[in-house]
Amino acid sequence: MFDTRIAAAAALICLSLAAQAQTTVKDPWVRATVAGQKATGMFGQLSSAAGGKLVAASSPVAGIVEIHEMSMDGTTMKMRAVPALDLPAGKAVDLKPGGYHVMLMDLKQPLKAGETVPLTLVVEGAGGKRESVEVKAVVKAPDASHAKH
Ligand SMILES: [Cu+2]
Repeated sequence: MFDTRIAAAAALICLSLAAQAQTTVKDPWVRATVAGQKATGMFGQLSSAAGGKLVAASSPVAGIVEIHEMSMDGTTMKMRAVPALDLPAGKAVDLKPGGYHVMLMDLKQPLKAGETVPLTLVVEGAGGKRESVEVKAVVKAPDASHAKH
């Protein structure tokens, strides 16, 4: 039987592939978690050829995925959700600890170093055209040099 929903989905995938892979993610990684930890961050370097903004993200390992910004509020590090992250045309934007990150919350399982986490990033380009970027992020243990401080 012909399923129109599958056909529509396939057509959408073809369209989005045809609409040039504008955005790339270099060295995507996710911070490993320990048992009981329900949240972590995904980092990497985003580049959009034509420019756009990261407006949403999702992952099968997390119930909630948000775009976050970390900044100093007086003497404390504060994290807040932002509606979108600007990606200037041709300019790499770093997602890194202490700055912007994709926040994975309501984790369904612990994430161990060496595993791979699939994510879908949604980037909105000029004219509101949306592009889905599939990312395979490597899980890495927290930086040992940070633990020493
Ligand atoms: Cu966060």
